[in-house]
Amino acid sequence: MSTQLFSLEGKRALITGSSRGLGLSMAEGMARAGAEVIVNGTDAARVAQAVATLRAEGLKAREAAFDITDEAAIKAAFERFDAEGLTIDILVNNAGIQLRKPMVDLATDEFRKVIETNLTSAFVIGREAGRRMVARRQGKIVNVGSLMSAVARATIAPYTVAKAGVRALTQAMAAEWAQHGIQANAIGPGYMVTDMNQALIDNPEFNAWVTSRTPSKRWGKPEELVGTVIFLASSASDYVNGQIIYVDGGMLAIL
Ligand code: GCO
Repeated sequence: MSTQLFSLEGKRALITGSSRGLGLSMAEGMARAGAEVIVNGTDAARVAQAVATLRAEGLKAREAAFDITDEAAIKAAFERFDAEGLTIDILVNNAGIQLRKPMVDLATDEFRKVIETNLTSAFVIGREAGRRMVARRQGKIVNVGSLMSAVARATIAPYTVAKAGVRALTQAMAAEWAQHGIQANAIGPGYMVTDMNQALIDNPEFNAWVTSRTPSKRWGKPEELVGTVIFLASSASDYVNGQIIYVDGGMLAIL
């Protein structure tokens, strides 16, 4: 049956930054598709709350609270997964931060922090998961990019550089790991209704720009990423590699 193509039954997915926002929406959607989801965030209480909510809905979920910018914490988390026999079949590198400031005012450490959080962490976690996926000769990696994986907007340079890097990292993963039965792809959310974007939504001028500039004439809903992430996490995408799929209401398709 074609619907089996999109099933995540029997699969375990680690979604970074999934105690809220887009990450939690993707985790819930993947769990509804059958996956056991591992919820990650730096706030253990928020991770526990997210897992409790998913479990209350009858979904398979477990906690993994660790800081995705702390390499030792990442390695320890994967060693725990190994010790508990928890195979990571699917990795969604979602965690990230935003910093809106003109470059002329930006401190180097501010730039560095965004790169570390949004890009370097995806490499480090990707490497830890990739080592294990290569050994098993199977795995799915979905890196969360952005419209800024393709274009730039003024005042978010570090985020733009990081998200362009996420797209390139995805291609690098495909270049090295596709031969080992791993599919590494990316999803590029458009302007979605999230906590990170609330300041933009509340800004009448920015809100008007997004709704006029987007062919769909509206902001995206977090749950509107679920279909694409299930596609990229399931056997439906076994011959798709190194690609980025923009879920942006058509914004990147037009001038
Ligand atoms: C911004 C926004 C964007 C969106 C998203 C678009 O300041 O322009 O935060 O970066 O969050 O990344 O794809």
